[in-house]
Amino acid sequence: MKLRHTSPQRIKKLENIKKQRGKYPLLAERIVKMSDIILEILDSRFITETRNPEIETQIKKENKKIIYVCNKTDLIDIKKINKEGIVPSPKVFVSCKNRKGIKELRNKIKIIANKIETPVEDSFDKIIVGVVGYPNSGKSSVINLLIGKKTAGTAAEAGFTKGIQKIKLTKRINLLDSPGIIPHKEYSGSKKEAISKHTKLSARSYSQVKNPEMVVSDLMKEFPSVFEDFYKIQAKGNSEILIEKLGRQKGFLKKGDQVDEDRTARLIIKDWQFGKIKI
Ligand SMILES: Nc1nc2c(ncn2[C@@H]2O[C@H](COP(=O)(O)OP(=O)(O)OP(=O)(O)O)[C@@H](O)[C@H]2O)c(=O)[nH]1
Ligand SMILES: [Mg+2]
Repeated sequence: MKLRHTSPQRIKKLENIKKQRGKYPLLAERIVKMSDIILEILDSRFITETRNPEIETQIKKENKKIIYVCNKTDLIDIKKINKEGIVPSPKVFVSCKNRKGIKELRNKIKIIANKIETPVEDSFDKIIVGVVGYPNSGKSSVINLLIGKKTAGTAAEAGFTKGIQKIKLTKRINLLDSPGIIPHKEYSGSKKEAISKHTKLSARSYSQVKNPEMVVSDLMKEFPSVFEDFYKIQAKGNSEILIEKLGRQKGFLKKGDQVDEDRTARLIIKDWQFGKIKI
């Protein structure tokens, strides 16, 4: 972590945050406090589900500026994105994969930053832009494209960014990369439902999910025909049939010529989470 040009109080703050690994909702609160502008990175396929009402309420309460960044537009049929509704302004639609929308986002940040007279860290006159969002939504990827080089680490599996990283965007603007944050209330809801949702949103890795077959079944219910079309397998919308046929095709077999359902379901989730399957 680069801490040059940083006040002693700030160093302490960052160290405290590092100790809080695992308590990400608390960490989110701190990031909002430290920032002048917050980029909330959303998944364009699941804009409402990836919004974090808790963080948004805090941002409003503390009178901070927010920009909604709807990422991964390459994974959804452009006609299916409701660019007007769902998410309020200011918002930008981007695709890190196709490098789309980044210039517009950079400009929006600069325009809003220029209107801020007294930044939180006023002794250095630096504007802090905190980047928050669900695990795997593309926070680090957005930062890398904004600054034009790979400084923030990215990975296909969720939970990659563990601490806070401060990265210079311009002379006057610093970005803060942060670990993915799942709203508090989603820890307390039905466990099964939450696991399925988090896996769908790629916040829980295909390699870690306990019941991958259930997740595939939920995914196929929500996106009828998408998976059958992708694998070119007819399964009448039934996940068990898809898993059976795909497993056999891939040669994922256990003793007694049985299809290894767990392994096959994980492959499907992996393809989904790695952005191979478009909706
Ligand atoms: N298809 C597609 N994939 C993207 C896009 N942006 C990011 N990704 C991929 O999504 C995965 C997660 O990206 P990261 O930038 O590491 O996401 P993050 O939000 O920082 O993740 P954590 O630090 O784990 O919370 C990586 O495999 C990226 O390549 C995009 O616009 N389109
Ligand atoms: Mg990250």
